[in-house]
Parts: sequence; C-alpha cells; structure tokens
Amino acid sequence: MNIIRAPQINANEEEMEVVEVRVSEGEHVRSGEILCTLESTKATVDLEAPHTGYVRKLRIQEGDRICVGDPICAVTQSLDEEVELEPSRSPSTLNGGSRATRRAAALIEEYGVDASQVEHEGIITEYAVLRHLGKAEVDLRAPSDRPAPSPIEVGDDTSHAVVIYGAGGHARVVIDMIREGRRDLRIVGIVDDADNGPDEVMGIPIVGDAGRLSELRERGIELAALGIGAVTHNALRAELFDRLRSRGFRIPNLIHPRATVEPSVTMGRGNQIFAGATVSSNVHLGDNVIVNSNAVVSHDCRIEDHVHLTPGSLLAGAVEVGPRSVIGMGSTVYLGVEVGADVVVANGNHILSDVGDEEVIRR
Ligand code: JB2
Repeated sequence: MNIIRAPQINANEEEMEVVEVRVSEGEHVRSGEILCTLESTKATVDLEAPHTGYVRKLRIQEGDRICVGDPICAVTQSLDEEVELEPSRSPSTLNGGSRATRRAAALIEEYGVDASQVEHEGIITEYAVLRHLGKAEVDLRAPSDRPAPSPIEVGDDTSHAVVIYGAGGHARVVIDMIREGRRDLRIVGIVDDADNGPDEVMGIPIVGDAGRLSELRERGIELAALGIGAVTHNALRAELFDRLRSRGFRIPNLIHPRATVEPSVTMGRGNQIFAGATVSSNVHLGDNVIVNSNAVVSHDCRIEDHVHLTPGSLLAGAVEVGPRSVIGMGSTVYLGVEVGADVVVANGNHILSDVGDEEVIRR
C-alpha cells in the first residue's frame, strides 16, 4: 500500500487547492496515471499514481483546500487490503472547526450560514449548504445579484435517470438518440460549462455547469452521457469523459435503433453509434468512441478509446485506429491499415498505408 500525500509545491506555502480529481473511490489506476491536479499560488502539479492498484479512502474533492502532507488517498494492490489514513491537517476554514469545500465555504460566508447547523458527513459540500439554504427558506437572491442555482428535479426513482454533459449540436443528437433508442432512460437535465448559454435544449433544462455534477451524483443520478462532440478538438472529449467517470458516473453505450451492430461486436462504455452506422463482425470498440451517421466499420477492426469516426467515413476490414484519432467525413481507410494515436484524417482522404501517431493527413 502507498499513501498519497499532498506535496510541497512551493517553499513556504503550506496550503493548496484541489482543482481536479481524476479518479474515484475504488477505481483501478495504472502506474503514472494522474490522480488529481493541485494548485498553489505559483504552480500547478499533477499527482500521479506511484504504482498500479486501487484508489482507496479518497479524501479530496474539487475545490478543497488541503495542507502539505495531508493524506489524499491510498493505492492498494487489492480492494480487500485494510487501509487506515490519519486525519488531515487541512484548513479548518470555518468557525467551529468544520471543514468545507471552497465553494461551500464561499456560500456559507455569502449567506451567513451557521455551519454547525448544516447536515453533513465529513467535509461540508456545496450541495449540503444549498440543501440547508433550501430547508431554511433563505432568499437565495437577496445577498447578491447572482441568480441562485436552479433546483434540479431528479424525481423519486433515479435508477434510469441520465444527465447530459454539453448543450450544443452533438447534445441534440444524443438527446434524440436516447429518446428514440433508450426509452427506458429519463433525461433529468443538461450541464454545460458555457457562459450565457441557453436555458434549455430541446425541452431539457440546463441545470448548471460541471460544478453540479457531484450534486447530481449525490442525489442518486448514476448515468451520464457526453453530449460534446468537439470535432475540431477531439482530445477534449477524452478529458470530459474522464471527468464524468471521476465523478462516479456510469456512461452507457448509446446505439441508435437504426444503426447496425453485429452480435459479435465487443465494446467498452460510453460509445455512441449513430443512425445509419454499421459496425461489422468481430469489431472491438474501446470507450467513448463515436461512430457517427453512416460511418462503416468493417469486420475485425479495432477502434481505441475516444476515437471519432465522423459521418460517412469508411474503414475496411481489420483496420486499427489509435486513441483519440479522428477520421474525417467521407474518408476511407484500406484493409489492415494501422492508424496511430491522436491522428486527424481530414475529410475526403483515402488512406492506403499506416499512419504514425499525431499525424495530420490533409487532402
Ligand atoms: O473547452 C470546453 C468546451 N468547448 C466547448 N470545455 C467544456 N467543458 N465544454 C466545452 N464546449 C461545449 O461544447 C460548449 O459549452 C457546448 O456545449 C459545446 C459546443 O457546441 P457545438 O454545437 O459548437 O459543438 P458540439 O461539440 O456539440 O458538436 C460538434 O461536434 C459534433 C461531432 C459540432 O461541430 C457538430 O457539428 C458535430 N456533429
């Protein structure tokens, strides 16, 4: 077992902020995989897993302030291994000694909340404060002009409830795909990070930005779909997918009822197979692959995580496509060709031989 602790980022700086948590409790990580990102006033560091194993007793969440040497989590060889972490020295930012996330602490200050009255376990979260404010019938708008976060109707039965991340063109396609192909699912809302975006998309309310994902998860929403296609910046999809997973969401495969997917196809999670697409025999799709409208993936292809096969692209048999690559509209890839990682094949190309990592193929 290895206990991961907050490092000294700068001399003479004892505190830092957790800006991103990339893993969740119990998740299996590989050696070198980034666990979280920490920020001091002068620098940002990515903390890596020292060895392959399971993340246990994860203590931190986005927005926390922690102290140098505080335990962050343990990485164990098995999920059965006993783990004991000593208490953190983290800031007791609040009177009375309770710990709160940065956002929770800001709300407590803004609305003059008595932190000892906020129902919580462990660290006080933003959601715990909002729930307290709701119960206390405080006028959320009074102290500032900022509108209060809108309440999210999740309903009583959250077992088939799904949240969509993104509110643009791709989200619209994903919404229809769920409405058409996964009638068992209920879309409860959209989160989107854009400033001044719309209030709703095709009748689904936008309930806030990614900061509300943890709240949704806490309220029992287990499923999420990535509604951002980011066709010109495909690596973003990988980041956002990881963000959803690190918040503990399950990301189901979405297959349009008018796509053809042979029974011998295997796939990970979070894949999206659009109307008119064909995924043929013995194909393997990793995670978070988009097989867009009318794309064809012939027999025995292997498509790695986060690949986007855009509309009308055509892969012959036994083609391999590396992680995060994009095959442009109407492009074809010849039998058995290997396309590397982070490749972009622009629209209308015919790829007849292997393509190395990070190459950009233009017509
Ligand atoms: O850096 C970002 C970012 N940039 C854009 N971070 C986060 N978290 N979100 C980002 N977004 C979000 O992507 C916007 O807030 C908005 O929800 C969406 C952009 O919408 P747009 O319609 O421009 O793109 P899209 O990603 O939904 O769809 C593109 O990709 C599809 C595959 C479009 O070009 C479609 O035509 C295409 N079919």
